[in-house]
Amino acid sequence: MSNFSSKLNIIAKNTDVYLKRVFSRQNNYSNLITPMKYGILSGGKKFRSAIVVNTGKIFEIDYKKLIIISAAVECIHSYSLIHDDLPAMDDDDLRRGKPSMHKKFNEFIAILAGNSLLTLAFEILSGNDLKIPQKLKTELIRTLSNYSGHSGLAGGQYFDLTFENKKISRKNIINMQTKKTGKLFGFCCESIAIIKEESMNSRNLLKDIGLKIGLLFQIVDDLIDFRGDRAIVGKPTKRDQKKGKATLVNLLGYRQSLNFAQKLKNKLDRQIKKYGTKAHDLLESVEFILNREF
Ligand code: GRG
Repeated sequence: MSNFSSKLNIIAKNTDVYLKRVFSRQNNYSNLITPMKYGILSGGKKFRSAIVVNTGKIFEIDYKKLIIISAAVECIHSYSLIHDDLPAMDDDDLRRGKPSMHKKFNEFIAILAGNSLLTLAFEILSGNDLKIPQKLKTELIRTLSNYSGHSGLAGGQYFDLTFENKKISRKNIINMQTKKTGKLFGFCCESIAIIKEESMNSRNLLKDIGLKIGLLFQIVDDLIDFRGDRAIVGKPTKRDQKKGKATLVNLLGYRQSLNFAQKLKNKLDRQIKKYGTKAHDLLESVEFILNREF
């Protein structure tokens, strides 16, 4: 296993340990806890957590705080995947090599468990475990709510679904993917500037790095869908073409999209290197995106 993969696994484990603690304190009589745990604890790379942790390293933020913020981000991410797999959206039966939530349980459970993970994110950020001033918590929550809703994840998903089987320009595809996938990564980096009370300029630079990381992640996801191995990816591949998804791969072809991704990565490298040696792990995270197989 590569050095980065083992570091990623440690971050994933630490995020899961914290999430298990959060679940152990929830109302045990709730029938939604089991599906919620299935949605967030049964696999997944926890790559967004790695972006929080590795951006936090640049600013020497306490690890425990980073894991709590990561846990909140992973709740939003898992909710989005659960809803994305529903028949009304992408209608996928497999996720992370296992039955997707509505196949394992049923549709209403998938909707409710997804909703509950969404709200759990804000419970985590507003709770007493996160030891930062109240005004910074409020800013974290305000930013994450904004990026999760109509101008972020949900808005991007709206475009993703309405763009199916239409000829969509490269600019509009990039805008859709920046919202759908980029905004949550934007938060991963920007959250560090928020808790460090950085200037607006520094905050925007970090947000921009996150948005680019998210866009790169999504383009590579589309490349994997085109070329990937079903057994490694953990879900059927070549689905985007069948569904008529608006992706760069479907618009420009594999080679040109790979070139685009490589150029985006080079831009990111230059931006991240400005933070010096403490940015080593964030640079490695970006390297991982382009080399990943799942
Ligand atoms: C807002 C109702 C509502 C739904 C949200 C935004 C959204 C719908 C769904 C996004 C789902 C999706 C396919 C996003 C693309 C991002 C992406 C590449 C997801 C896969 O992320 P990984 O590879 O997943 O990090 P793991 O399994 O490792 O957690």
